[in-house]
Amino acid sequence: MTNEELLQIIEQAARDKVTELDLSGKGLTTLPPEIGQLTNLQTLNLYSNQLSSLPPEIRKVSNLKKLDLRRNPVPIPPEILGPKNLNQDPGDVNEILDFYFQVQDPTESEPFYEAKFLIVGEGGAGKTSLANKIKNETYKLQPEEKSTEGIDVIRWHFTQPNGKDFRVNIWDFGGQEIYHQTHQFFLSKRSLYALVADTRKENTDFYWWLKVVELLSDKSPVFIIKNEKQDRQCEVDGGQLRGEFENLKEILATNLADNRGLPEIKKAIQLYISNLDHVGIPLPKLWVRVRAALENYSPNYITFEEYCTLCRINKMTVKICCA
Ligand SMILES: Nc1nc2c(ncn2[C@@H]2O[C@H](COP(=O)(O)OP(=O)(O)OP(=O)(O)O)[C@@H](O)[C@H]2O)c(=O)[nH]1
Ligand SMILES: [Mg+2]
Repeated sequence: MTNEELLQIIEQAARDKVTELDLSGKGLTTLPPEIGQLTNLQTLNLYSNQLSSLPPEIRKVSNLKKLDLRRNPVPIPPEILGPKNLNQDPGDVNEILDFYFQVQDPTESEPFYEAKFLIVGEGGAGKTSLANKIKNETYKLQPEEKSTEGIDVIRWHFTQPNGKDFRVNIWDFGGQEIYHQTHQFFLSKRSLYALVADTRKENTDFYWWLKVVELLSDKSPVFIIKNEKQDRQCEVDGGQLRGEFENLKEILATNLADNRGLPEIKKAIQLYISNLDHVGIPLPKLWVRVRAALENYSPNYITFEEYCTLCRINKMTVKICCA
């Protein structure tokens, strides 16, 4: 649809005082300021277009209750835009617009250089050793390393080619824990994964692990890391696995006892993690502030009311309780 045609539709809709306008799948690249004339509009469907920005005038559509911007290259996280399934309602209109306009002001936002790196695999495969070695190459392997209970989170920072710091949150899962259904909730989307396999034991069911990651991570990239303890090598059928799992990006080998292969692993992590979709998008500073406050919160649990208080102190409103 050309801009001319779009303007005509908007003007007609303004005259007719329409309450619902469907402009989905029209190849739109911009939305004209005239959209602000549609003061009666309650539903605006814009999904499946090429919109990467919104005019400030959209704020004038004061009766808007439903705004569907899914499947557009707008800098708004999918968690806010709404569920992928278009049969379900999009996200809250105020949250969508607040987010968008807050991050338009560079003084109110900052680019987010952070992601999760999740390490999974059988018990004793070397996940904790790998996590520690990534953070600190001189880490000495502990022959009596305790089996991880639950999940440990380790922070690792590196400097990106643009000079900016990148924070990796390494999630080290206890090998046995992943079988507990609840832990699978912690396998998140838009993250990087590593499946660590002990080549001596040959007890890794690659297919099962890759399937779990594929199902729960929404096609996040995954590496296989062969931990060749005492240089015991083993062949993984990379061709077949890659054919089956599109998100399997690298098969790397290491011997953590002498750090063989470790620099390559770190380089691959840096490359893939800094190219994840959400990396570098601006986030409201308010969010960053609340997150920092949460991290400094000493108990490891929090009630909803306490969370709301924390948000209020930081001037962030939470729907439902703090409005
Ligand atoms: N010789 C040798 N030992 C290793 C290597 N990698 C890990 N280990 C040892 O193997 C044991 C198990 O390693 P962990 O890193 O604790 O394994 P994990 O996967 O975290 O195990 P869970 O937490 O039980 O799931 C520890 O005693 C490590 O020191 C290696 O490359 N060479
Ligand atoms: Mg462990």
